[in-house]
Amino acid sequence: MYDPSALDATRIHSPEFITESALQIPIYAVLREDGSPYPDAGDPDVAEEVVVAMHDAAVFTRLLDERMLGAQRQGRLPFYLTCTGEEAATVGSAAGLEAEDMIWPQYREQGALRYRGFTAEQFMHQLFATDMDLGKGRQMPVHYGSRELHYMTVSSPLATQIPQAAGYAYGQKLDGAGRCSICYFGEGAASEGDFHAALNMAAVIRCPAIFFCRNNGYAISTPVSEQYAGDGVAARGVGYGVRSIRVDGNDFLAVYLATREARRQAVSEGVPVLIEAMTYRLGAHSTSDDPSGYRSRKEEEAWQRFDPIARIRAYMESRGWWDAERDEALRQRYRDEILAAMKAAEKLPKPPLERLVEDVYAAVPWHLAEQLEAVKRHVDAHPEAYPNTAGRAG
Ligand SMILES: Cc1ncc(C[n+]2csc(CCOP(=O)(O)OP(=O)(O)O)c2C)c(N)n1
Ligand SMILES: [Mg+2]
Repeated sequence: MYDPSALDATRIHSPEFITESALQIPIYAVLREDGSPYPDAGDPDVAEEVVVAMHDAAVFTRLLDERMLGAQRQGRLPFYLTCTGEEAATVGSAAGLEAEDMIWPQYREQGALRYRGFTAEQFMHQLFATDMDLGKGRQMPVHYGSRELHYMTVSSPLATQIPQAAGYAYGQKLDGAGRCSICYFGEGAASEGDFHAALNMAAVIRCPAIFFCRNNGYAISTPVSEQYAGDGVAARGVGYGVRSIRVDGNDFLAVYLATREARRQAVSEGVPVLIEAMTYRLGAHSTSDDPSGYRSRKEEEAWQRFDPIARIRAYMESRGWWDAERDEALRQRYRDEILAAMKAAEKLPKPPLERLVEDVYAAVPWHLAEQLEAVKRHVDAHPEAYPNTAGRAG
């Protein structure tokens, strides 16, 4: 740490400003677009099992997203949010952690959850709010959480997870069990005050937290050119005294190796690290959004070339770890599994309506009891709109 208030701080004698472009952080990349390693990257130090497992989770996630987008369009699901194009960023980073490190998601990290082992059935219980949903069916789709998999429940208000992750990571350090936290957020969320408070706090009190920014070019319809004027998000880490790196977010190996190294430093030195993964949101923000109103087909097509899954597949094939036959078999298995899990979840009972008002107060207060009765009368009046819902007005 350099203390600018120190009496012996360096002095200059003409008014020279550091320019806003002084810091231009390069991008760490291992694989080229065609899946071959950059010569300077050497022989990538990533085991075959890890590469195959990352690809597996990414393929599942891509297929899940495609099917659920379709389900929303068919009116079977009220809302969905894909992570298409960003699988390397979330799966690759999850693979660089230990299974008991805590994950603090934003909402587009289903790939990390899948890497940890969340099943097709568990995804469907949450999406279709069945009686078996770990979140008791109270949340809108994609708000996953799993205590068993150390995956904190998604919360809609942007950036709340960032200071929470810093505080939790501090607790992990005090525990002394050698664990850390990874906190995901978009470049849009990095404009919230919470981001700045979290980074400063984490740097000052030295929290083993990996702040992982998915810079996917957009915050809904706002492109990065209208979000910030500096050198992206990684440069902000430097300002707070947090060691920072920018990686090619569509390169599984670069993301994995950067996160593995960030984890090593975070845990062994007890410090925060910032990773900015440069990627592109190939899909819409959510099923409530239509990107044709604010970006061109041409731009989207240009990014298709950088598809992370195609890139890692080409790498796997070049090493003899994968082939077209295995690829098709995997895809068919996951398509079948996802479809079967969806059909089963659609038929399962919804949680009892009483669950809506439980778990906050020791006894249900009168105003919530009144509201519950009103909900029951409403459900009674429109049973066709609430299939599988038990709990009629009593
Ligand atoms: C505090 C708050 N403000 C606004 C919103 C509405 N909102 C939801 S997602 C989003 C964009 C976030 O963009 P980014 O962080 O880049 O993540 P991305 O969607 O690109 O993955 C906004 C503005 C919100 N959920 N919470
Ligand atoms: Mg974004």
